Amino acid sequence: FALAVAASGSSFAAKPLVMGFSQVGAESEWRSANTASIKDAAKQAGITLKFADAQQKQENQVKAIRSFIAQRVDVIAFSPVVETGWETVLREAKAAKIPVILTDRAVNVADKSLYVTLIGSDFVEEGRRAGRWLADYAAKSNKPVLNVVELQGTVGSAPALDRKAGFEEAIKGNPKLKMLRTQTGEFTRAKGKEVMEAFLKAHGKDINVLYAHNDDMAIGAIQAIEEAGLKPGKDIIIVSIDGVKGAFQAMVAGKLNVSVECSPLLGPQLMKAAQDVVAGKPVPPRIVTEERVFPAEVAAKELPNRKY
Ligand code: GYE
Repeated sequence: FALAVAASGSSFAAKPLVMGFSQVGAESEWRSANTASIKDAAKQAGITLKFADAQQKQENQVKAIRSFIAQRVDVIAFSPVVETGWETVLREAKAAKIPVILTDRAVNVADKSLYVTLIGSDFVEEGRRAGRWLADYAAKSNKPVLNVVELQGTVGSAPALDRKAGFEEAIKGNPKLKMLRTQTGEFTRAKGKEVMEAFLKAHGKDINVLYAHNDDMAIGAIQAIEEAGLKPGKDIIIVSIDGVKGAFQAMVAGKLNVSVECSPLLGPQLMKAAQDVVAGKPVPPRIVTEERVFPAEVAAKELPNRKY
């Protein structure tokens, strides 16, 4: 009898926490680093991770979340591909008493009790930082007006909506900056290149500036600019967001002018929040990542320190 008690007692104490995580996809360097951070941090924390890749489709995320509910995981975490359309599935998780943690991207729901916390960046601020850098650049330029084209991220996603809004806020009423064209490049290199080609076909040398919502689209666009016989970083000034290694390499090569940092290393904070929630400890409703701005002048010095 004593033995049986000891055995069940110890197996209870050792039962690892189980997390279901639904990832957006593998669309960018940022996303790959984010996935690696989450997998590593789960291992470090002794958390059993059930990982599902949604391939940029909301319906796949909804399916994954329903399957996590059916498996009765201890906690569900996900990075929502778009902001809207989450009420039903989040209510199902709440009814099953499974706490939900959002990472990276926000959802647009009226009932804030449908999730515990959102861990990630302030995308509006990132957009403002990009806009402020450009406003400073424009102030020093001897050209009277700079024509800007914009490559937006995934339509309806929090980072695309917020980075657009923050940028617009920072350049609003600036007589030296004129928005020529804006279109989605879906956060990928291939689409960034394709849309930049179309911009160049329509406006050619009239384009002075590219604002890309992420580095991957900027890197795709750099190729398009070079293929059009122009010099990226010189003929067309390029401002982007994320701060991935590829962006630092492009800056060192003189092809990208600035990258606003957005850290994908959210794994450790996510695991900590999950452990706290399951242990019944209070967790703040918003956990904001700390970030910087890297102009090309500091790229060579910073590149060796970059972790993603
Ligand atoms: O900037 C982009 C990725 O949601 C912050 O998604 C993330 C964005 C990131 O595809 O590269």
